[in-house]
Amino acid sequence: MTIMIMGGDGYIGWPLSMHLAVNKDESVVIVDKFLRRDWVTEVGSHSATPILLMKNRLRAFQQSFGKTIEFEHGDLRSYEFVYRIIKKHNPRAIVHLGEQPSAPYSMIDAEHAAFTQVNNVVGTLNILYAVHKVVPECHLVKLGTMGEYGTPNIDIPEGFFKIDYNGRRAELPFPKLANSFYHWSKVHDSGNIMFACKVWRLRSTDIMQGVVYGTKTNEIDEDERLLTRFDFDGVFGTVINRYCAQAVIGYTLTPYGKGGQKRGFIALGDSIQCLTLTIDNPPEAGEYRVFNQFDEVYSINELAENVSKVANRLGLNTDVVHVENPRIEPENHYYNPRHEKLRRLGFRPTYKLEEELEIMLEDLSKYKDRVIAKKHVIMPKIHWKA
Ligand code: NAD
Ligand code: USQ
Repeated sequence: MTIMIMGGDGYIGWPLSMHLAVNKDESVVIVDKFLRRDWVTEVGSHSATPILLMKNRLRAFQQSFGKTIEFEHGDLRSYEFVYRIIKKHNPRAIVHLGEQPSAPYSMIDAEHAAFTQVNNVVGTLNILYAVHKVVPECHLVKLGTMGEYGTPNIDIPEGFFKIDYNGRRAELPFPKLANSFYHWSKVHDSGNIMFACKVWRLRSTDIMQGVVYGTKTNEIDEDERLLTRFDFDGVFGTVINRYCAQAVIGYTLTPYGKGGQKRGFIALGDSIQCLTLTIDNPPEAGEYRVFNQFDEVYSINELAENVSKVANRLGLNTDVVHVENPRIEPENHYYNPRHEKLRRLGFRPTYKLEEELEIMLEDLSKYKDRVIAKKHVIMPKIHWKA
């Protein structure tokens, strides 16, 4: 049997592919077009961790673990390509991570907004059609985002909620209040996947994932050749990863605006645990299922305090300085999303924030010079109002 990882060269996709190849007696096939590498170059940055080219990554993995991972180079926007590789490998599960994942990148201008939505929505539609035509039993595990829900002033369920309206009751998809053209591309994907499951009886899990952080997984461990990428620039870096890269070079931590923005967070190793559990427990034919995937909720200020505390303990002097918020988003709000379904399947978080921050800061200290070299792209420059 085969598991395909669309977007397997990326931050989550590479360690997930290694984890599956090491722990399962199945073929693992990575699909990617190295777009993330190009986008980060386009915004003038590079990964803090030095990452190998795919052919060298695969060789290093084979030397470390005695196992092989296959690779298909191509664009998910091409239906001909997607159809051909799905027919060739006949997967029992596809994990689809192959999208443009940055909110700021999608807000640069009309061209980047349209690129993001075309790339993400068309890629997903191509996968849905090819699964329908070639492997209708296949389980599609699709990476959505907690940001699809936004921050409504009520509790957030896992996908669906029951509502009474004008004397009638129904179970409906929870309303979406996304906060960037990127996050809206995920909402459009979710609608298309839900519809495809209904009309073609496909089976899919749509993962509403919180922000992922970390440098390490079991498979990466001590072998530098197997590192996954780690971005810290104002476009592709996410908040905890950015704070840690900033701390190791003595740059101030940068909560945007008041810093009361709350999000769900999950460590990279735990994200991989959740995705593996999801693959192992497929839904029924015709079922569209939604999991909220995160471990703990923090505000951006709490994270800055945590990073600063751990950094100071390690002898890194770190200050927190609020900067003008380039985004239009609530900076003080209610946030209570449910996240029980993965725990019911057996998810037990194994990474604690403080311990993980210490590991990240130590790991990144080795690549301090690479962060310093791109110091000028740390401050955010893309404004939602522009
Ligand atoms: P990433 O950019 O590192 O990985 C995505 C990969 O997909 C890249 O290697 C890219 O080259 C590839 N890709 C994109 N478009 C493609 C196309 N048209 N054809 C072929 N390959 C293509 O991103 P990531 O951080 O690993 O995130 C993976 C997924 O998880 C994304 O869908 C993202 O939206 C979602 N997600 C990420 C986070 C996070 O904090 N990193 C949180 C929630 C959800
Ligand atoms: N933020 C700061 N300071 C920084 C960086 C970010 O205050 O230096 C704030 C942002 O304004 C935002 C929050 O931190 O309020 C999160 O921002 P982020 O850049 O870490 O994450 P986001 O843009 O939401 O996107 C990331 C991933 C995306 C994924 C999403 C999950 O890039 O792929 O979908 O996290 S979620 O946030 O749950 O929607």
